[in-house]
Amino acid sequence: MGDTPSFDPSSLDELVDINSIPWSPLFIFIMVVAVAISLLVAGLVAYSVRRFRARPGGGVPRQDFGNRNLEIAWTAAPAALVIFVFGWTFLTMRTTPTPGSDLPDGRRPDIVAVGQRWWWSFHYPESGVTVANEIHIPAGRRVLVQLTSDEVQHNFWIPELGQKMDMYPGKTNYLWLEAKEPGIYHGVCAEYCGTQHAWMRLIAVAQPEAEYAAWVRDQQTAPLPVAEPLPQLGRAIYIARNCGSCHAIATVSEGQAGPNLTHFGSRLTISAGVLTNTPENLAIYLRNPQAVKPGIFMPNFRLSEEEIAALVAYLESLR
Ligand code: HEC
Ligand SMILES: [Cu+2]
Repeated sequence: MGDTPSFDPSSLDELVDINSIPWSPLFIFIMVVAVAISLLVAGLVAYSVRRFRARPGGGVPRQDFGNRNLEIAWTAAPAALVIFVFGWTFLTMRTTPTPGSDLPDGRRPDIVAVGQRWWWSFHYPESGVTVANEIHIPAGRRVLVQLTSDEVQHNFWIPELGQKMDMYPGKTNYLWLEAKEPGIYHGVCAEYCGTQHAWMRLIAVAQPEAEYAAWVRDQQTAPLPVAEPLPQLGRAIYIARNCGSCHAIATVSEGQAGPNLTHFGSRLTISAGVLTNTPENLAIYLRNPQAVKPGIFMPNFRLSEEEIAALVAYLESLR
């Protein structure tokens, strides 16, 4: 198959970047017409108010019972305009490429994001890294994100880094993210997806290239087993309580129903932004997750204080 064209990285520049699409002529047309009509109407109102205002002794104005030609005109003209705009919109929608609809062969997404109720899972196909609720990206470089959803519709939105994009079960959308500067950027789910929709937040940490590469290497390595007894005990409780049926921790468990916890200790927040990630807050969360974020798919295990302390020590050691 020697004639298969090889992947040309410069073709990436031709990918659609919504942020750089010039204003469409359709948008400009609709805006100009709408502004013109508003000005005309407002102008005529102002003129009539002045010209035909009641004056002392003016009596009853002349009564006008309609004008067929005028009525036909003001029905037909707007109808024609609306039909014209409809046709033009239809054509524009058919011919405007969606981001990602024309990915060149060989271009893979940098991040595969899946909306969950009510958290996010992220996979980096290139490096094999899987994380939850918090992504790291290189600053100053565009990152291609593939978006899908597990069960219901979500919407991925980090306002400072790119546009909003729906996440549908069974359908794939794409989105470019770009952080010009290193920093921490906050995102939300922007499509109502059930009880805890409002607590479906995410964080993007944009880092300089070298720092980002170091983060990727960290994520690729399973955290070192800790020698101290308390985290050790926590690990045993994690296994005994079968937390791993829903959670993945590299070399320990492979559950998929909940967030990957392999490097949980290095995350900034707990449960998609509902609490800052501190040992105190994690204890509050584990004491009764349903009290912190009601309705989530993590049950209350009625853990004893000893179990909680050990689990907190273990989970926070996963850096
Ligand atoms: C039935 C599945 C299930 C089991 C079993 C389960 N969890 Fe969870 N867990 C979840 C889900 C789902 C979430 C995400 C909740 C949300 O934010 O919507 C979660 C969230 C978490 C988080 C926050 C993760 C993050 O990324 O912020 C921690 C920590 C956690 N669970 C620890 C545990 C521990 C410890 C156990 C065992 C005692 C356990 N889980 C058992 C489903 C489960
Ligand atoms: Cu959502």
